[in-house]
Amino acid sequence: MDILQDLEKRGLIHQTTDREGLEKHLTENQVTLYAGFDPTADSLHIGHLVPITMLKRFQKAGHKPIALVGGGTGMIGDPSGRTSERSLNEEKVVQEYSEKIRKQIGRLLDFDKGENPVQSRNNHDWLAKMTIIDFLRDAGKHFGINYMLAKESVSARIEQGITFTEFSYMILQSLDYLKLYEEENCTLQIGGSDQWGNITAGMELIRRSREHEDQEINVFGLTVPLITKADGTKFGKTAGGAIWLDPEKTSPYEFYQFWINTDDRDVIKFLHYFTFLSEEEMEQLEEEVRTQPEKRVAQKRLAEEMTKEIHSQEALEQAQRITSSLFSGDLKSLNAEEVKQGFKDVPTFHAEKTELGLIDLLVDADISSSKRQAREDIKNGAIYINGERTQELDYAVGVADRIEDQFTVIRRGKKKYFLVSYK
Ligand code: 545
Repeated sequence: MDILQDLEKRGLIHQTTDREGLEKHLTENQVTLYAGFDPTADSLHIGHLVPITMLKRFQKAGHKPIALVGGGTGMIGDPSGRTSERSLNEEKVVQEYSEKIRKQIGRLLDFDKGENPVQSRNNHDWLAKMTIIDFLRDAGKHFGINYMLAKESVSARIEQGITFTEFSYMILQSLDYLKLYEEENCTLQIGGSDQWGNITAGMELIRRSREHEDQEINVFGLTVPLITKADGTKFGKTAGGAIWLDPEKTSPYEFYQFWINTDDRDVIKFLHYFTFLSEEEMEQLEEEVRTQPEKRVAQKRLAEEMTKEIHSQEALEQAQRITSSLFSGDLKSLNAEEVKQGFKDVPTFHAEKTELGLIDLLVDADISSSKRQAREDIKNGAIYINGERTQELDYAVGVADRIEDQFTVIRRGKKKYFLVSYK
């Protein structure tokens, strides 16, 4: 099966330019293609995962992907898909983010490895050098104002307002496509559906600046769909914010949990979008969702694949260990790092490393509302230390109750967790 058919089957194609031409182009050639990422934050989040995996899919199919970091365009700000002007980041910040994003993409895509390695480029290398005269003479002349005004990214902003800076953005992205076309014979740009206008503008610039040559110009664009969820809420956002790919910002456990919580109505679609599982296996999983949804086999498989792919096998095993410990209530097998990940969002009390009476601890840490209540809770068997029930009123919490000398996990009742962290 060819790459476009595979992408189509997975629901990964939103729009393409000249579909038949592209099909032919991809079957007859090893195609160099690119996708761009502006350093607007210090990490990618799962909203950027589809284009990243798309580069991998093309690579697996034998083509040559380039991941472009927008060190130049990130200084300007893409108006696409936005309802208001962006605030500009300092140059230093943009540079710092560029480096982080490049490294992150490198980890995800294994730069420069294998036969048709994924390459990386930074558009700061050419955009920053361009003079204002060249920009207006060579690039600007190919862009009619009416053409630019008709682009969704601009027309959607006429009422609210748009500066000349953001208005000009499409020319910069177009210059990148032209540059990569000329230097790398890059003939396909991919991106999310918000990038359609910028991608087609680039194709237009390539055609116009090459008009004088008789050689046929074959360049294409492809966009992936916006990810929607059955319940209508935004994909990738949780109460705690975005799901980042940086393990320091979103722990592998949280990442794993995010996928585990996928709705039955979305899980098969997400398997198609994000994983490399075979059609056969996905059909089996679909059957599982139909016949025994309560087992959440498909969600587990999705979470497994994603955590392994984005983090590592070890991170996955850690996430699974935390998940099952939290489920069974048995916390003794967890190490401090796992406790930290698993209890990131529970109320935390900072204590001295001295022995403390359980009743005092329960009151000081706001676990029980009063000493009287604390005594009741203990007597009723509602208090668990590191997963073990304690009914001793004069119990002293000490060294033996600290996981790697750093944490004590207290549970009150069925599932109300508290963390004691030692200074
Ligand atoms: C810059 C120069 C080029 C080609 C593309 C660009 C970037 C493009 C853009 N893309 C988005 C983006 O988000 C921030 C990522 C890092 C924190 O703004 N003008 O940079 C997103 N993109 C991936 C998908 C997207 C898009 O990186 O295309 O649709 C999200 O899924 O919004 O020469």
